[in-house]
Amino acid sequence: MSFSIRFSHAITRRPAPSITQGLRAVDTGTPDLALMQAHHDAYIATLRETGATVVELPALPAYPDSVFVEDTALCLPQGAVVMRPGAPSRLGEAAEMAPHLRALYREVVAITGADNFIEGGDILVTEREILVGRSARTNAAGIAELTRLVARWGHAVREVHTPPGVLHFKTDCSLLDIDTILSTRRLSASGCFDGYKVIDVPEGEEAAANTIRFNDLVLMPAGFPRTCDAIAAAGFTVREIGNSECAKLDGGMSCLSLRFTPA
Ligand code: CIR
Repeated sequence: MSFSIRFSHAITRRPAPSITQGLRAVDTGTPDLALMQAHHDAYIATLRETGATVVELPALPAYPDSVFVEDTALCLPQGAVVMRPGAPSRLGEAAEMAPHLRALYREVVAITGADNFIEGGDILVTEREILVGRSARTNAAGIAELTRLVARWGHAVREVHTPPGVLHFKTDCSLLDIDTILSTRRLSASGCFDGYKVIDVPEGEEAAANTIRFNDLVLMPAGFPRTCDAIAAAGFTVREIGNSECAKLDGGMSCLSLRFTPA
């Protein structure tokens, strides 16, 4: 089955000129839209190379962070769940995504509780469970509502913790195959991946922990040679994608797409 690493579809959204206003924890410079678009094109071409259909949505200038579509939904084989982003400026992005999911899925449900917040970047789907990291964007009430919603499809949720000061749980980890997780040491040291094979990102390359396994490829941000070598040495086919501009907004490989095989 391998629904956690094999996908027929992805959804992406073009970055808008307003990306310069995107949220960031630390200001390390203004992102260059043209360069970001070039990186985005390479990302989409790589997804397509695996045979997947990529739906490219138009830019949404009203939402500076809307290129980071992952945060708007959780896509499972049985249906999709529309999120409630914890960043107030991003809340409306989820409603913008919903109709595109309804066009592809039979069942689309949503997190609706007024006090419930959850962003897709905090959710790691593995073959055996759904790990959700509490963070500044995802609260216990949001995780509880998600747990109820996905139970109908037979999925179990396990609540874990995002390391302090880290934006999302998946900023620090990614699934490489159904048993193997790439993680920063600060996250794996919590024991949350006990029972999985863990490849720790070499010290100093923590920003390379957010990759995606998409069909036969692992897409990772360019510029992290020791992590690239470690992933390749474990037998994976790696593609490096420029991420300098998204990194200025704390975004990486997983944030840029929703990946799924619709029911
Ligand atoms: C934000 O702070 O919401 C965006 N600047 C970055 C979102 C990255 N998304 C992700 O990790 N899934």
